[in-house]
Formats: sequence, structure tokens, C-alpha cells
Amino acid sequence: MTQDELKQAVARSAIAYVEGDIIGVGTGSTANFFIDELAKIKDRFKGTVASSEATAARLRGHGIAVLDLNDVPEIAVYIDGADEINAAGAMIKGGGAALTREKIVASVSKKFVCIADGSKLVDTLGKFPLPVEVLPMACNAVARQLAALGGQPKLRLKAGTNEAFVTDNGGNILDVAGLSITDPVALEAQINQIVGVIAVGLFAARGANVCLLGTPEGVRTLT
Ligand code: ABF
Repeated sequence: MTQDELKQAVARSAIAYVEGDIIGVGTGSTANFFIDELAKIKDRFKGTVASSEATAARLRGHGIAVLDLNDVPEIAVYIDGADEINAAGAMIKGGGAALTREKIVASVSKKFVCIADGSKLVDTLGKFPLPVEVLPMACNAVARQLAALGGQPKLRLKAGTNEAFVTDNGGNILDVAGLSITDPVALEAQINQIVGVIAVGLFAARGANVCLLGTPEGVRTLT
């Protein structure tokens, strides 16, 4: 099976977790497969809250309503991918640059269902460089503090240019390599304390409740 087929399989199995009127929808290639599956059952719910402009556009392209989070009192389930996940459900996210909105939508959702191909499951988080969204004026100041924590921060660039990548929120991203994250909850809290940080792509204090992993042997469920 190709990696895309594994992603498609978990996306399909995530449909069983869809509940409530409003669905929280993540970003990335696995989330895109999920959106395509969700379109098939769009008469079963009222609308969605999207974690990025790209996701909103794909949902609307399928004729699925996208609501403003300010108008939504409650989300039963949020379904999204990850760059790395451990057995406890802590994740590194943000390779797709949508970490801040993903974290906000996840924070108001009762259940977080992570969908990923099996290669994303790790013993220790940190091989994938940790994305940190920062206010542009604070990039260098935050980078120095991340270096003091033992990481090697690198400003994410717009593909094929020397310009800083700009997120949906007008922020920049520092990708922090070289961290072996043995205590994800503590590191998340520590990075959140750095002035100028908008959000850190560690989802540990609020991790996934369920993880659906695509493997050649079938979809594995971690709870
Ligand atoms: C989002 O998309 C992320 O937070 C993560 O960065 C990425 C995973 O991408 P993919 O599903 O394409 O592997 O969920």
C-alpha cells in the first residue's frame, strides 16, 4: 500500500467518529482525504469549523458549510492529522503551518481524533522539527530562547524564495530541530511562556483522545 492509500484508509475509518451538528476539520493531506469522505455524508450534519483557509476552501468546494468559530457553541469532534504522535496521544503538528487554528479548534472540541499513517507513531517526539508560530517582530528574540532550550530554530521560508513564510494569521514559523521531547506537557508549557510565541505545535496538554493509524495490516486504533 502507498502512503496515500494508508491515509485514505484512516480517513475513511474516521467517518465512524463523526458526531454532532458541527465537525471540526483539520489541515493537511490526510485531512484532505477525510474532507473528501465527509462530503459523502454531508446531509448528516449542519456544518464545519475549519482549521485553515485551505481546508475551508476544500470544504466549500464540496458544498459543505464552513462556520465562524465565534458562532459555534460546541464541537463534539475534531478530526486532524499529525506530523508525529506518541502512544499517549501527544503530537507534533504544524508541518502544514496551521498549528494555531488547529490548536484553537481542538481546544473547544470534546474529542480529538488523530488520523495518520503508521509512520507518524514514535516513541519520543522531536525527530520532526517542532513548529512554533511567532509574531514577525519577535522572530529572533524567540529563536534565541528556543536555542537556550537546546533546539536549533530555523525560520521557515516560502517555497523557492528567501522570504519568510507567512501563516493564515500573519505569523512566521520557526522549525526547531534537535529536541528530544521526553516531557511534552512541560515543554509545551515552557514554550507557551515565551513572549512573542503565538502557538507551539506541541499538542500534549490536550492531545488526541483516539488515534487511527493506517498500517499495511489495516487501521490500528490507539485510545
Ligand atoms: C496537519 O497536517 C498538521 O498539523 C500536520 O502538520 C500535517 C500532517 O500532514 P499530512 O496529513 O499531510 O501528513 O494536520
